[in-house]
Amino acid sequence: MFKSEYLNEIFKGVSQRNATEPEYLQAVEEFFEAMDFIVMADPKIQEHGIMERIIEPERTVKFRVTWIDDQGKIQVNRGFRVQFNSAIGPYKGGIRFHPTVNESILKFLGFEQTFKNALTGLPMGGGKGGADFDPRGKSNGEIMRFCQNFMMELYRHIGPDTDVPAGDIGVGFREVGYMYGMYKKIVNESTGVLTGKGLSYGGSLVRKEATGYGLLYFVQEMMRVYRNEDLKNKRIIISGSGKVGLYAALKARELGAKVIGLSDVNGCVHDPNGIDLDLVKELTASVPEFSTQYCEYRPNAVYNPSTLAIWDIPCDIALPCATQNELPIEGAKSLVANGCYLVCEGANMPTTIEATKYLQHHDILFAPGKAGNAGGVAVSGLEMTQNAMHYPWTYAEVDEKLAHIMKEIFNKAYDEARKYTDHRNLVIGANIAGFMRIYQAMMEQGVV
Ligand code: NDP
Ligand code: 2IT
Repeated sequence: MFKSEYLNEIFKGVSQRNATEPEYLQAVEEFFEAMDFIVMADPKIQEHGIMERIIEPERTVKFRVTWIDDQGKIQVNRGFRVQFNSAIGPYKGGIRFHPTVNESILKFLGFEQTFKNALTGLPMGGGKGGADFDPRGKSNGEIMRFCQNFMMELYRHIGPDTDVPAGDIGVGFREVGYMYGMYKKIVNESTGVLTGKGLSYGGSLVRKEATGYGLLYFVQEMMRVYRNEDLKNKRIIISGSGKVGLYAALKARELGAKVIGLSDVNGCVHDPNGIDLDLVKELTASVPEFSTQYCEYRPNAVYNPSTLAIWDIPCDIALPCATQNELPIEGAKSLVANGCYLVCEGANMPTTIEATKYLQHHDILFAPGKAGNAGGVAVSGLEMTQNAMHYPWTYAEVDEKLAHIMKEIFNKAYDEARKYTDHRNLVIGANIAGFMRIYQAMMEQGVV
């Protein structure tokens, strides 16, 4: 499967040991495809067991979370923290609350996070955590009690210089606030132990917008370098209208593009006049989903109850911003057939391997999530810096740093892609660029 026998051997072993973890194996496979360009030319990688070490989490904690619902019934969920790699800094990465959360998903996310964080240039290792708790339909009190009980165990594994969690699917300002409050009560310290905090107690300006804005800064750079164009009047479709999707859409609009398709878990909306994002914000403020109601207010738009129908909307640029494996081969074929020429991942691993290959073979410009969506964790890193300095930066200062970091990530991925293969292959480029930094740190720190 890989040209390198060393990689084939390891992949066989990792597949046997983790046979029930498809998402994790998918992430390792994508990474190894990039490593195939470098391992044979550098025997030190094999001599020092770098691949064997880098694909194994340094530590995984798995714990019971017990809480009481509004009916007085005792509920039990499963909580996790995967501390993947600390070669370049404390473990860093989000917390996901979603019923599908399991060890495979958190291992793939922690693995991706490790290279993403390295790409930002900031001193952050990789980690991810979460629980199979479903926040949908829960009262505010239930969410608070769950977050508090989750932190009652997690607190002993984290710290501002050990492991710094943040948000992800199902975890935003509210959940981070409840977790932070409990951490502070137990440990009796006000530190930057979580990022994505509220602005009144140490959060950073631009953090809430950072992933979506960063994604558009990255897309802008792809358009400029590969097509010598800007985003004016470009037709964009975005899957997911959560923290990432919504702010990606708002930045796209600000840059002159037209967001004509947007989805949530209940389906997708096609509005050829451009989705009214202020209306979406208004609708999502009262209920989580906007898609089922949007057309009542904008009768020219079309609603489709299938989330996959988003990929059938003719567009110039597609930004998958919802969840893993949401863009399958059928979606990729539809995008190509309808003239789309750029796909940039806002979510983590939203495109299946088959779909990614199809897009690349049809000359679609494609960027992986570990590069395109790194803006969120980059501003988390800036939040850690501000917390450590006890001094906040202005909105303009953080936004400027974010734009600069995204441009640098593009340059690093582009340079490595050009060096090892085709200058358009940002999947290979981003994986190699992220890896090189961790590799060097692991070599210098000995076998640990
Ligand atoms: P949110 O929980 O804020 O939003 C997720 C959104 O996706 C919601 O709109 C949800 O709909 C929607 N959704 C879920 N499943 C589907 C589906 N199958 N089709 C269409 N829409 C769907 O999460 P985030 O925005 O924070 O995260 C989205 C992705 O981005 C994840 O992959 C995450 O790992 C990644 N990411 C997040 C970062 C961050 O800083 N938050 C940083 C980098 C990456 P509904 O509202 O109806 O449930
Ligand atoms: O996937 C991600 O990069 C995030 N969910 C953000 C992580 C962070 O620590 O800000």
